[in-house]
Parts: sequence; structure tokens; C-alpha cells
Amino acid sequence: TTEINEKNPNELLIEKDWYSERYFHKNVATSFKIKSILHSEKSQYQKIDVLDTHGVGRLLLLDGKTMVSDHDEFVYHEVMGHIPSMVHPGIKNVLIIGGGDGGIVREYVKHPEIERIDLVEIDERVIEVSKKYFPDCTSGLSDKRVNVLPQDGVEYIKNHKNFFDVIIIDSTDPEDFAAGLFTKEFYSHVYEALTENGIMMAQTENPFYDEYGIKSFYDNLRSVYPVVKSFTGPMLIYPGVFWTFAYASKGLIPTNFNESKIPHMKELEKTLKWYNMDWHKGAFNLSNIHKRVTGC
Ligand code: AAT
Repeated sequence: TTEINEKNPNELLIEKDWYSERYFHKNVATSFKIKSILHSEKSQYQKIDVLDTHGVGRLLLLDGKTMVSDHDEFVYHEVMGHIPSMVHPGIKNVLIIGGGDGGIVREYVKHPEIERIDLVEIDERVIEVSKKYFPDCTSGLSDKRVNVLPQDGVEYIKNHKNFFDVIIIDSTDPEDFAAGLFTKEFYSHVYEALTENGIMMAQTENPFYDEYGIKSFYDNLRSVYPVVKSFTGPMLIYPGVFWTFAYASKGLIPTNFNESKIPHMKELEKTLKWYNMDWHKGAFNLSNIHKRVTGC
């Protein structure tokens, strides 16, 4: 099996009943014991697979890399959804680039003050497959405020100026069509698309296995935004678990929030699995490796 998979990069690495994602120059792997393969296809953009696993429930893979599992998706989606919601004084318009699984949209629809949420996912098939196999993640997509737009985020952003209060970059690793979501040019287009108090966030990989140059993402952000911070949350299925996220804004500091401004958060946080305001207050205090690799 190993030999076949090495010759065909589009095939999944499966040995006996175990699927593995290899990373850090293919020197480290995380493996999941498979119950069954629920779905496999090659879309116009990438290979899409859904596995049912013993350890983490359903698992979405794109080009053989882990994206979403039942077991831990809430960490990623809740931090991306609720940090800006607490910090911004009045969000009306939100843009999510990538994120076709719908998980971040599901978190934003929990905020009644939000009027419009655009989801710009390049691969329509990711959205359709997620609707079938991850109904909880996609439950927000039918909300009246949500516009699902199957488009390239790199292009979409260029056509919007001073409109979105929050922009979330929920992207795959910086390769192929996702590479354009980590550049200085793209971050300036995001800046221009944001309103006066705008906030953006992005996933920024694992500093222990820095394959793509995390420092360069943060340097690019710093060349555009006056406020650039980083925090971490554990993503159990991702390479090395220790996952980092960037927060950048035109001025709003992520730890300055007033609980009384978002009164519904007190009730909402009780229903969440990861995010709460106590965690949020401490999330931007970083360890040394995290400071060094991100420059934050
Ligand atoms: N919610 C966590 C899931 C993801 S998937 C990221 C999505 O970004 C994919 O569906 C991919 O098709 C989409 N995407 C990639 N490039 C673009 C683009 N240029 N425009 C719009 N959408 C895009 C994140 C997983 C992180 C994995 C870390 N190893």
C-alpha cells in the first residue's frame, strides 16, 4: 500500500485500517483508525475524502490532509467566531474566506447583531460534501443572513472596499490556490475591505513544525496592520496539535473587551465547548517558542 501511495500523491496513505497524514517534510505522521470510507471524489480543485474513524468520528480530508473532525472542530470554529464578536463594538458584515465546512458560519449566526455573512469558498464540492456528512457544521448555512459564494477569495476581496467589520481567513495550508491567502498583497486587500474598526483573523500553522515560514505570514501582517497578535488552540487532528491563529486589526486590541457590550455572551458561552471569556482574556499571553516564531 505504501508503495502505491507514494507513486500516486492523490491516493490516501492507508495501511491496514489506518489512515496517516504525513507532515514536517514527511518525517512525522498522525494516524487514525478507519471504520469506513464514506466518500471520495476528485473535485476541480482537490481530492475530497470523508472517513468514519474510531477515534475522532467523521474526518474530512482535502488532498489527504485533515481539515475537520467531529471530535475537535469546535475549537477552531469557536475561537474564530467569538473573539472578534467580543472585541468589535458592533459587527454588521462578516466575510469568511475558505471554511466551506460551514463551522465558522455556524458560530457567527449565534450573534443576533450580525446582518450579513458572506462565505467565499473556492470549492463548491467542499460545501456540498460537508452538508451531507457534517450537518452540524453546516447548520448555519441556511440562515437568511448567509450568502454562500463559491469563488476564489483572492479575487473576491479585490472587489470590496470599507465594507466588512470582520474578515476570517479559514484556509488550507499555503500551497496552490491557498498560497495567495498569506501574502502581503492579499492582506492589504483585506485591510481595504475592512471598515474603520475592522478585525481579521487567520489560521497560521504549528510553530513546532514550521514548514511554510510562519514568521513571513506575521511579517506580512505587520507591514499592513497596526495591531498583530497571535494565540493558540489545540487542534487534535492537525499536525502536532499546537495550532496558532493570527488576530490583526486597524486598532482594536483583542484583550480589551467589555462584557456588558455583548450581554448575550454570558448565556452563549455556557453552550460552547471551547470558548469562554476567561480563556479569551489569557489567550494572548504567549510561550517563548510562540513569541519567537511569530514575532508577537
Ligand atoms: N474549518 C477548517 C477547515 C479548513 S478547510 C479550508 C478551505 O479553504 C478549503 O475548503 C479550501 O477549499 C478553501 N480555500 C483554499 N484556498 C481558497 C481560496 N483561494 N479561496 C477560497 N477558499 C479557499 C482549514 C484547514 C486548515 C488545515 C491546516 N493543516
